[in-house]
Amino acid sequence: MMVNRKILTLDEFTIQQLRQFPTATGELSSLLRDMGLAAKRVNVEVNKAGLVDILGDAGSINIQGEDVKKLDVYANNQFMGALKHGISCAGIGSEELDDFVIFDDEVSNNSKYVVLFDPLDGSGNIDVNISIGTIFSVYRRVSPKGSPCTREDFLQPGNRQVAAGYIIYGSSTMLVYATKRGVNGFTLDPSIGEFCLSHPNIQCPESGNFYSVNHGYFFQYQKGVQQYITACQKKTKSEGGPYTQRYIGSMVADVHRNLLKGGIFMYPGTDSKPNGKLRLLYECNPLAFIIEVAGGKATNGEQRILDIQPQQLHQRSPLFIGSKLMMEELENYLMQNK
Ligand code: AHM
Ligand code: MG
Repeated sequence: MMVNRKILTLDEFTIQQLRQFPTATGELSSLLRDMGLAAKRVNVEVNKAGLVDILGDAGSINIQGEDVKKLDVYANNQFMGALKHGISCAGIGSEELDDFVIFDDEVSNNSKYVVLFDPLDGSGNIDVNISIGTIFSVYRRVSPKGSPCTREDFLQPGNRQVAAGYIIYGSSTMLVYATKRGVNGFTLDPSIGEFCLSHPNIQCPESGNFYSVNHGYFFQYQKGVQQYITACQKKTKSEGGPYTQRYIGSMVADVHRNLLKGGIFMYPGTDSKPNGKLRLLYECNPLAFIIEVAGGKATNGEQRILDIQPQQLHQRSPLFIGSKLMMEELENYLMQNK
């Protein structure tokens, strides 16, 4: 049988990357394989989400007689489990859990990385069959190997990320990840159960005509944000306008579209929530890293997201992220209204 060399699986791709670094240990490839494995398991359950009601009681009670866990808890357990049983991760922080988890066994204490993740972002969309995602961030631990990882390993600024990625459970399921060397996207081929390289070397267009923001809070946004949104609506034809507003309520999906097509996503602070809704460590940092590697920008309105020194695991931050030129125009409006 002829082997189709045009298809490169996630594992093959990461190993190929490794060959360019003779000193690399393969731990990152192994970690990405763990993430991919958990993603495939979660994907199966996400695909069945609409069947939960008709499967009835038998489908909702497990053999121990417990209620079947919610999908976001299931996803959390899958990612945490895959990383715990792998060889590369010393501990995790998750949006689902109050505190970080130190794995503390002989293999994990010698592992190089810690991972922070949001196991199922946009989970409010599960019930209505709209795309949801997983977001993750990988840091090299700062604590010495040979002992359990520590709090400091998790509270590193985003500019220390070694890799970051997301999985989008959409019309196709995709895994997109970035290292400093580039952003690459892999689409799950369900017939063989492999993520296959489909979007090599993703570059975010310098500009675009999508803007994603919750208009419902318009009057709670600061002046500069309101003015920028209005400017998007007033763009003339020659400026590529009027821009198209697209807001799914799953940030992964909105940012993914803008990454590929060009656009801007905003979750600003509001009167009642000055720091917005999104979490710095699980949502803002990984997406900011990916977008920057792809040529875009991400800020909290005042400073680069990746330069924020986190104080707490679950801290929130306003987020403005997207195509470079659109971000610069937004920044002008924010400056003028300081
Ligand atoms: P979640 O982590 O609870 O799912 O919340 C994050 C999601 C983002 O994916 C999305 O962009 C945002 O919340 C939508 O929030 P809102 O309904 O306030 O616009
Ligand atoms: Mg989330």
